[in-house]
Amino acid sequence: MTKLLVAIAAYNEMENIPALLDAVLAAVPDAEILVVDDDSPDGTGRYVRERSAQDPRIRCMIRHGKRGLGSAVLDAFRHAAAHDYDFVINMDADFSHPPEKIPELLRAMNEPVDAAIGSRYVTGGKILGWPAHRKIMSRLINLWAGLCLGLKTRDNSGAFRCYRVETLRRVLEGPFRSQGYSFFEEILYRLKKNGAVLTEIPITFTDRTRGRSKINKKEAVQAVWNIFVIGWRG
Ligand SMILES: Nc1nc2c(ncn2[C@@H]2O[C@H](COP(=O)(O)OP(=O)(O)OP(=O)(O)O)[C@@H](O)[C@H]2O)c(=O)[nH]1
Ligand SMILES: [Mg+2]
Repeated sequence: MTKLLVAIAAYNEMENIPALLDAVLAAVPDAEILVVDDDSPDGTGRYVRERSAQDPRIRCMIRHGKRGLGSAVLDAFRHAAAHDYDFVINMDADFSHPPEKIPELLRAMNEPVDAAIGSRYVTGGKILGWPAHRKIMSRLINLWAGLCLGLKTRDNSGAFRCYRVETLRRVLEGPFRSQGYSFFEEILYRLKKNGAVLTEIPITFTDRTRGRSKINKKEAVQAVWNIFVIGWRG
């Protein structure tokens, strides 16, 4: 049987995580879920730990201090690589990524591909609820990633993706530059350099309706700079 890990980085997501765990398990009842929490002051980690005691499909990694989205996802990927998972799907904890699309992402892996990207920027993809300035920023960051890293994929900054763990193992070695949001471009760049085959599946991305955004200006500028440096160093 195929072993799937759904990896969710979460920081102060108590308003979303209970329903999200239910929705993911409803979509893929045989999957395991790993939540990587950075000791959220709102008790997200404590809640997931309690759920994990009742449901062996749920796991929780609680780290000390807010250490960044990229580093949380990297820890989840290393967990998937160290254990015998076939696929790992990554998604945000705020319902921006539709859990009901997980089976479709997984089905895309029946083809000879190494990763399937849940994409806002292929035909059929959509963004709901973002103001114009966020849409423009997201488009610009994707253009920037194309320019600096030579990525041909359309959505390089979204987290909602399925990876073949066997392929992922080959690109996880060595330090990553990105602790934060540019991790998603950095991992795609590593995959591309490794000759990985990537595909994109249209998704509807919906802006969060509960909880607060964690991205700020400093994180955004850091991501833009990181993408440049990653491409420059090659
Ligand atoms: N563990 C961990 N998770 C984080 C950290 N920063 C963000 N996250 C999680 O990463 C995901 C994406 O963060 P968001 O704040 O939603 O960022 P965004 O989607 O770019 O911004 P929004 O438009 O506000 O949703 C969410 O599940 C967050 O809870 C962090 O430092 N550590
Ligand atoms: Mg979000």
